Amino acid sequence: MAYGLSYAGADSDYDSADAVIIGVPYDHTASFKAGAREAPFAVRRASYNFEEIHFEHGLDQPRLAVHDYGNCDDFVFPEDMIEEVNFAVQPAIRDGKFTVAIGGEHSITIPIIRSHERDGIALITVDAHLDSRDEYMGSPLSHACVTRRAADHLGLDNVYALGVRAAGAEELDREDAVPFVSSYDIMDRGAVWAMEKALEAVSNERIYLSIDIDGIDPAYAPGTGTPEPFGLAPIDVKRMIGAVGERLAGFDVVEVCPPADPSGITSVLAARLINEALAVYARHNRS
Ligand SMILES: [Mn+2]
Repeated sequence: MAYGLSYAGADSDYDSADAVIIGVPYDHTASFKAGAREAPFAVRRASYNFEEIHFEHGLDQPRLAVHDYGNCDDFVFPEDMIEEVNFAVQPAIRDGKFTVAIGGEHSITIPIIRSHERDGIALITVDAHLDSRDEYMGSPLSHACVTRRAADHLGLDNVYALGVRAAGAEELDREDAVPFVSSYDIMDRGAVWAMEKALEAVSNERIYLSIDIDGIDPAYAPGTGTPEPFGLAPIDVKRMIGAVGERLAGFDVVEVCPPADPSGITSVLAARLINEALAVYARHNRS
């Protein structure tokens, strides 16, 4: 892709890339405010805001060769979106590259998780919502079902949610409830404490970290489809990414909704979190 259209600094060809960025402009199961389909464009645009290095990682920090795949095609039915994301992401996973997906709504994480081997990864989400319903508004592939679909594939012992403050009684009052730490406990005990609890709880070593931007408080991230008060601070999520450290194996940022983000600040935060994940992955995988 050309300068200004691709993610800033993502100038590597596919074969020599350590990391691949994939946009998934999909929001057709959105239950409140739609518009996340515009996020891949807005987050790429926001990526030009930043310096090439983030000095807190060291002036001699290793850098990744990053390839920008572009966007998946947009489809209405989630089944079609899933096929398209599989097509985009499976080669990169097979080739051992670090994948970074820009949603779209949270349902885009489902095919990425399914593209990994059953014993390959654990999913840790940062999300206001537990998103563990069997189905929602008639679809088992809704953005409200992400952790349940991940548990189907990886096992309940390989799914964990952080920052939760919204869940239905039918999600909590069941034996196979998805384990989580609430945003309230994180505010009391710290982001690193929470991430370490999740890292200890899951069985698989490698971690796919999925950031639903609504995990962060709407004061910092207003541009999202289902904003939920009493959320995390951006620095909490930065510390969580650092705490995953060498176990980080895949990453996405979902549910940024540019039409609800008049100053663009939510897209800026999403791009900065992507940069953070790239920096942490580089520290452990490149010298
Ligand atoms: Mn959410």
